[in-house]
Amino acid sequence: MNHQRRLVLVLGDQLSLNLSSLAGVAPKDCTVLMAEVRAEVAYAPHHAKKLALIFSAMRHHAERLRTAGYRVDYVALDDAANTQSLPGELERAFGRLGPFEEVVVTHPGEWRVQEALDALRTSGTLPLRWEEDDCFLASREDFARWAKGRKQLRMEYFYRELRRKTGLLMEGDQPVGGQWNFDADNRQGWPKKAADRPTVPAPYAVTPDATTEAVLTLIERACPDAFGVLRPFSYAVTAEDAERVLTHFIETRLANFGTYQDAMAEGDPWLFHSHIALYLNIGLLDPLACCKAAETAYHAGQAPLNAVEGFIRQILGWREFVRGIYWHFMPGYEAVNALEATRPLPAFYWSGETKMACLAEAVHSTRTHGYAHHIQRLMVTGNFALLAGLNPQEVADWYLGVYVDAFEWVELPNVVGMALFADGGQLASKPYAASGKYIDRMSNYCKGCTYTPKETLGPAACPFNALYWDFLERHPERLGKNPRLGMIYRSLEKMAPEKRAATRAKAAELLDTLELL
Ligand code: FAD
Ligand code: DLZ
Ligand code: SF4
Repeated sequence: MNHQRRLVLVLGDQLSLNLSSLAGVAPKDCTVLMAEVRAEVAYAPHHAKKLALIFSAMRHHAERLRTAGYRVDYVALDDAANTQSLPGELERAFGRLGPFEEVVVTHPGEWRVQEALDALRTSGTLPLRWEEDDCFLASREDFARWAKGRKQLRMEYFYRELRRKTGLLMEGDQPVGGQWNFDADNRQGWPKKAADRPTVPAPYAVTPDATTEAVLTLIERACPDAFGVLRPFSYAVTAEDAERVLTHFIETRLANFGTYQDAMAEGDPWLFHSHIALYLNIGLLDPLACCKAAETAYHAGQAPLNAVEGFIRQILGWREFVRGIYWHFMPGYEAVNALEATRPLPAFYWSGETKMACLAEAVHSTRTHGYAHHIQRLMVTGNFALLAGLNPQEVADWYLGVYVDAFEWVELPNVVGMALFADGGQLASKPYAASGKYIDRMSNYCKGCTYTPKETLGPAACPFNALYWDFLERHPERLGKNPRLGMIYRSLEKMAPEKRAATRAKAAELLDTLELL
């Protein structure tokens, strides 16, 4: 058999030895192409750490593939002949490394990349064949089958299907503990008094090796304007180190994961979160293995059920569900704007220069680490964008660039569906809108803020408060009949007319001066 029977393009988020495009052929019969290209750097305003993570993990994975017996052709960003696009590099490799009988690619995570590569197939330029991405627990077809005929697509029901399918936290056909969901136990805020706070372990840090150092230097030279802080860089870039991050989480954080899942703490974005999304999303960790590790910790008495179920639900439930939603509604989902929000993204999303302590904190962590935890993304930056009516496409572009774990299949449903309700309720049953009171309850941010969550009017009033009521006022047709918002609309109706008018006037003033907040 010809050494070069199959050409496989391995993308920067497909860094697994179990990739479907590598299956069914001996390594010696397979040439793997990996390419660092400008087009992938430039499609979003990428954080410098995200670029470093992807390139260093790609370079380490290329070595791992070579060790496993594959011939790997690796095109670096600064290679002179690099065409700087994935289709360009695939076509060039086919001509220069062949002959090949076939080109095989595992389905990319993003519609954009799939379209660009599929054009090579439909035009007859390359004998390209797609393989299903089986690094997920449910295939796109599984989701389509589940979604067919349903009036509403809700995560909870999809999650239960996957619990049954995988047997995770199941006793026969019943959920362990007699309940599917322990979310009600997972809503504790960050204690206001330091003495009441649990000790948070330091996040697992990896010292960069020579390969990572070379990538950091490349990013500094080739992408000097990339958003965010590049050094120090301490993320894992190999499957072995990602595994260590997971183990560290299970041993030191999982037990408190549930209780403090929604809490926000000044100066600490890591809290009891796992910090593994970036590794799951590029193939360094396997989702089922992560869930099983947590389940084992539960059975060994190392973590309570609310923590373990909560963690498993994020991966088995939310992660799989949002991926299903993405492919179900693409193309088109990238352009939704059900609430007709048009305001541009304020500059403080990039600079962090705002008097709103919660926002400054979330952006600071985002700039420094390319990370903010879920509630910061949803209830601070996302909630503000929702209440202020920021344009969903601008907001989505920001999220896609600034987080090290961001890929469109997971970012877009979370932004336009969960945070902004721009899909009109295809993903969530109601908008996650909240006033400053919620942020105050869950965090210790407000104490150090210029504004106070206790006021709605006046110069010191928390901007979230008037914007919250005004958001409801602006969308009576879309939201007024939503049964989950009935109580809050009734409170609005009961508000004294003068207060209601003053709140609207305050919101108008805030919206006119967003950049100054
Ligand atoms: P943990 O809190 O420890 O959760 C464990 C794991 O569960 C995560 O690693 C992740 O794989 C999964 N998970 C949790 N929540 C979600 C969710 N809502 N959707 C999908 N998976 C989830 N996640 C991304 O992976 N990439 C994104 O680009 C992304 N963008 C987001 C944008 C917004 C507006 C919001 C509200 C959420 C977004 N999320 C995204 C989901 C979630 O915030 C991150 O997965 C999480 O913060 C990553 O940190 P962690 O690994 O410490 O997660
Ligand atoms: C995110 C990213 C970046 C920044 N660069 C590359 C790259 O140079 N080469 C590559 O193969 N992949 C890269 N990626 C990941 C791709 O954008 C990812 O494969 C698509 O988002 C599809 O999910
Ligand atoms: Fe954020 Fe308002 Fe609290 Fe300030 S007072 S930290 S703006 S919620």
